[in-house]
Amino acid sequence: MKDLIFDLIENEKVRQTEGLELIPSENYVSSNVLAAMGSILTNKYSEGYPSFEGIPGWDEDKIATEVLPNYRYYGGQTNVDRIERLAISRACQLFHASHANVQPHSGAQANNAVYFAWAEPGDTILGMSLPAGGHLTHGSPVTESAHIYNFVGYGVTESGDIDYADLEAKALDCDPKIILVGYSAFMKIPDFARVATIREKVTAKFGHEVLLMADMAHVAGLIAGGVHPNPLDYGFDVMTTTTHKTLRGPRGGLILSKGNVASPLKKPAHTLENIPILIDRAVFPGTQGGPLEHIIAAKAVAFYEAMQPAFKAYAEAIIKNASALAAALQAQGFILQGNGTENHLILIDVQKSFGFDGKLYEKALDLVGLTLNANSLPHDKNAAFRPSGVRLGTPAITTRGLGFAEMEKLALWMKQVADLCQAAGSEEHLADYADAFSKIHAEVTALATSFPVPGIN
Ligand code: DSN
Repeated sequence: MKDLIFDLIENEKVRQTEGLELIPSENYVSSNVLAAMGSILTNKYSEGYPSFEGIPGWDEDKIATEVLPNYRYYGGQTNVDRIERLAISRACQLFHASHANVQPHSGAQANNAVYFAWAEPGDTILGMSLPAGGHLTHGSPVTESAHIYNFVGYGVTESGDIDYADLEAKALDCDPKIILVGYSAFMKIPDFARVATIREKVTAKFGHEVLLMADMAHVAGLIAGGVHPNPLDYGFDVMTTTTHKTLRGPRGGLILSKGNVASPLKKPAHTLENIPILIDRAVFPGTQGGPLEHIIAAKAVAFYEAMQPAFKAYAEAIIKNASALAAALQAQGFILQGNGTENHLILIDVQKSFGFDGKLYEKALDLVGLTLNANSLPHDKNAAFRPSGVRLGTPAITTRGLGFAEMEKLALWMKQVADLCQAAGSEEHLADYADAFSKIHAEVTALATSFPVPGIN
């Protein structure tokens, strides 16, 4: 009997090929990343860690052939140790870190492990509030971590930048153990050095070490490509990220840190200098069991790809496309949060632009093969499930090779769809305009299929 799952995978290939992916946190991986993910490494248990001796810095041939004692709880580790050591070494080189934990299954797991490594239950963590553009795992009341720690949120200014005065005032008031810079809907470049200065003031006032943490899930690929500052170069102790957004790797998490690297078997003193070891212990056995070595291998492949000169050109093109798309949308009458973008991400105030909400617009764009997501805006009066905005970005379409000319076309189609939404007025009436949607869909498909998706023949 044929398993229907494979039919559905084929259907999804068609959707990905014939549509254009504008969700800013999605991307298309290479054939090599796919091959590593789908490999027999999934058969192997490897709880614990490989040796960290000589990484970063050893040449790859040496890492791929050395046999070293490890910190594992299973036998048969020769190959996975080498694979994980290569992944760690590449991640450290790419992000200027002293250590990398490549085992987190996701960005949320990575963040939770860092909190667990440094904070005690009830301690305060200061991060960007969710309505301002922060992420669920930065203290949304619906998350587990919000039940463990006391999250305090800072906001953004009218122009969409971090409200550094608010951040500093709250930091000096709430005695945070962790100051966190990170977001999933923010279009500016953070001033990491300024936040590092605020950390110094907090340490001086309260007399204890404060962890500086950056969640760079959205922009890790831009950092790797050298077109976005790296928080680890500006005094941050820890950077978490997912590996599947701008970084274009497999779905997963990663924790980079600065400090001492040593055996995770012995509990070290609770100091910032020891944060890499504390994090290793917090990932395994603290918050996870067996690592996914097939995913770790795919992360290593993605890091290798991100170290190549072509990736720098890719990162530059993501930002150029985002600027061009933002300008083309504004020319079509779209009102953008923050008046544009400095990174890969654009947030449209659909309600203010056209008088209907982001959910209606998301559904209508789905009808023409343009995929993005409804998203809350700062101070949004609408409910989270029917927010006022939509969020889109250029990482995936840039992977396919779309450029300036296509950004103009995208903005035009998006305006045409907005006009149809205005005419329809509600989701129930979108079907009244089926012919008009079909016409745009055919144009989108014609363009999309002329830009192949990597990994799909
Ligand atoms: N869900 C991701 C995003 O879309 O931004 C963040 O985890």
